[in-house]
Amino acid sequence: MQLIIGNYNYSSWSLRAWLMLRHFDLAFDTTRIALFTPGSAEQIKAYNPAGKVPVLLDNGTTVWDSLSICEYISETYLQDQGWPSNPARRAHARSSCAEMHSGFMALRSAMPMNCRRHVDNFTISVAVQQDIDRISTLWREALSKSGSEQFLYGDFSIADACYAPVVFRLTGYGVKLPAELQAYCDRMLALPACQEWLSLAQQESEVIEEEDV
Ligand SMILES: N[C@@H](CCC(=O)N[C@@H](CS)C(=O)NCC(=O)O)C(=O)O
Repeated sequence: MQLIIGNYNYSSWSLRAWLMLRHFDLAFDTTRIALFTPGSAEQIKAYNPAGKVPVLLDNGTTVWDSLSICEYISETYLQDQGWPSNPARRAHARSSCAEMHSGFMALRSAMPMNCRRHVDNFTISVAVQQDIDRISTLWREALSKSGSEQFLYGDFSIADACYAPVVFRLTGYGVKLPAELQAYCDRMLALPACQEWLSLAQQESEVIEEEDV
């Protein structure tokens, strides 16, 4: 498999797909395209006419959009273990991912992912706080049925990959969370794949206007 991604530091959608592949230890090559540099838009379009990363190439199949890529990986390589097996939990997990995919605009625009940035005293607007509150509710609902050392739906799932950029944001912007949610963020951050991504982000030097990412 070949995964086309943007900058490790900024590309939150790329992180989701990459994390699925890396966490589950699947073999793939990474092609990194530094976003918003001369020629980068054309380079991306050569892989994906929609002009966005991530893109997964596998045996002549092109899969674009992070959620589709996570689902493809789960179906093709993980015997569907990317989603919880219980139908009710699975429905909740899918709904949580869909809500992340299409929502939380205030949080996404005010707190763009920047793995190298650590902000103290970040001012949280009312709209951003509403997004954080909604995410906290979702996470609590999911975690309430998982073991205390587990991920959102028990074992690491597509939902954890989808919310990984939120974990990085909440941590980087110094958002104070209730203990059980902070513990979940800490478990995510401790994953070798998350540590590897953060280290790769540290090694980059490009600076881009984050609201574009
Ligand atoms: N819904 C898409 C969003 C993809 C997306 O917006 N990717 C950004 C990078 S994180 C991108 O390719 N930006 C480049 C551009 O807009 O030119 C997904 O889940 O993959």
